[in-house]
Amino acid sequence: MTRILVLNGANLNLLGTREPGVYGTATLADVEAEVRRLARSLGCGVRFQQFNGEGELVGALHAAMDTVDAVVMNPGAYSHTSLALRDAITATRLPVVEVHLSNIHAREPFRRHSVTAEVSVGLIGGFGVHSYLLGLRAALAYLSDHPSPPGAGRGARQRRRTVR
Ligand code: CA2
Repeated sequence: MTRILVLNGANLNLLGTREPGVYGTATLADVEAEVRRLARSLGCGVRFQQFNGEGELVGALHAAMDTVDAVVMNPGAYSHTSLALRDAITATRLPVVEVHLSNIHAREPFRRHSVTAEVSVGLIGGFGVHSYLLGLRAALAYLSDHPSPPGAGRGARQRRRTVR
């Protein structure tokens, strides 16, 4: 079974409790429920995590390296600043689909650049909870277009893509 990690960064635990005009009224638990419902219907497994600390997010990517096939990640504000998270994506060679609830390109100038999206396989933003659902579908489409070599373990997909 294909396994996807849905990883959430700083302040996303506050979703639905503040700034509904920007981020909507759904809580992170609501997002998780919708992601799990879609994953069940698509027949894939999901691990859903949220951390406020940059180091904890780096650790979650390290732990995911040999246990999941791809990551759907909303790094929160770390998208705009975290070279540590960017390096972790590169180092783990995990296919990461970056998702944002809001359209970061239509917001303040400091949100319009994502250092993590630059090393991700793609970016989806501006669709609220649907960004996560589209992100899950995008991760599965990416995996289907980049199959693992026969007999290879999880994580081998990206190694094959980048090691010559
Ligand atoms: O649009 C997104 O998904 C963001 O990743 C959300 C981040 C923001 O820093 C990014 O620029 C874009 C914010 C996470 C949630 O922060 C909250 C702040 C107040 C109330 C509720 C959530």
